[in-house]
Amino acid sequence: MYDIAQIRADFPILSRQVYGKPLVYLDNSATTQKPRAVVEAITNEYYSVNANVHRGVHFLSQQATELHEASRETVRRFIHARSANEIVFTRGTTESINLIASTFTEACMKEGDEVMVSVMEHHSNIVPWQLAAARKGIVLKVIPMDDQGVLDMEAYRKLFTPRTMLVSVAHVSNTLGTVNPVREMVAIAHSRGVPVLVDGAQSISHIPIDVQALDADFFVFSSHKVYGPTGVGVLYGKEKWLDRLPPYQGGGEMIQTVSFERTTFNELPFKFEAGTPDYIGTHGLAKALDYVSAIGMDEIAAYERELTTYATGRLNAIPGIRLFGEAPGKSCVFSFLVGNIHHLDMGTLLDRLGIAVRTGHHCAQPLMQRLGIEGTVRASFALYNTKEEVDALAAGIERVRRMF
Ligand code: C6P
Repeated sequence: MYDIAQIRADFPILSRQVYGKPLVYLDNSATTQKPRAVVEAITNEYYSVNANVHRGVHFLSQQATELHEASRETVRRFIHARSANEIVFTRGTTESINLIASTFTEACMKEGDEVMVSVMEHHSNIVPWQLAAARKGIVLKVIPMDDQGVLDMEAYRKLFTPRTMLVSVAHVSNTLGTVNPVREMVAIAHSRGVPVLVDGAQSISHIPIDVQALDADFFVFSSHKVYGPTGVGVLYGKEKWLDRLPPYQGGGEMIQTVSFERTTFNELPFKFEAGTPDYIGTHGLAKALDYVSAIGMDEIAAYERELTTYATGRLNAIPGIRLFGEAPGKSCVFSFLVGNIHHLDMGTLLDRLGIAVRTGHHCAQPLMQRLGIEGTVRASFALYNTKEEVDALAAGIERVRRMF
């Protein structure tokens, strides 16, 4: 039984008003709201446990370390990794991708080698590779898509060359909602001996994740997209890969011994965790994962599928609407334009009705170029949104349309 009233009550912000209207929060792909359990866990840790981790012999430090490492175990369980050594805490998806872009290109690539990304990537999965490309002379290959927003798998197969060293692809597009066939993409890449990084920023809160079933070599996500605090993220990497890669940053915790002549590095995952980690944030993330696990990721996915079907029908009925991203089985993200109303005008006027959406290029400018547009309005749903909120969005769009 999916208790939507209880779920909404768990998120205090959802009952606030903006401009005297009930908040309809539909910007969940940008960041999700936080349940009381997460905020309270963070407060409680600051009030009663706070101490630096992995450094002190004193009681508080030990307790904080236990919470931090228990959080790593919670993440491991949530994404079904084999070992907690494969869970590296970072600041977010962006840092996780930068870590791999920097260390993988350093250890495993030379001039002329190729990295493959898709046309629907977020800038976070494009620019780190471009920076590496500039440093090392690496070539970026781009997987195209069709007009529905489905990746062209034939073209994908043909893009492999003996110089392909890595595929880095979004699990779910933040703009189109396309759920890419990452398991199949991994199998194809592996048949050519090529590892795959899956950007899970937009799948982690919507789809049950099993990194071993996906057979992904790397899987990355941000805590704040899955009801956890900002400033924390995860890099999952198969141990065989993380072992091969050099450290990303130098500092405390990532070392075993340091002298001015020679430094040796810590074991996994600490080799990649220089400096004091956001141990309060990792505890908050674990509480968020406990929260969604208690509801059930399968139940959340089923509820959101229903919401997606309903929203697709309601939005398609609006005269003059153009929806971008119509892949079968898409996630609950709707990018659209109505007539020739500018996306910024639509977003601003919806905001006045209490409806929070995102407008613009959604950090996916190459995708906008592929679609031949400057930007869209994007409504993105989460586990606490309702059909009534879909109705409010549809009514809001209608109202703006009539104004124009
Ligand atoms: N997309 C959006 O509104 P960070 O900022 O590191 O937490 O996540 C970056 C990122 C990487 N990949 C994908 C697919 C993403 O969607 C995002 C973040 C937000 O769509 C903010 S730009």
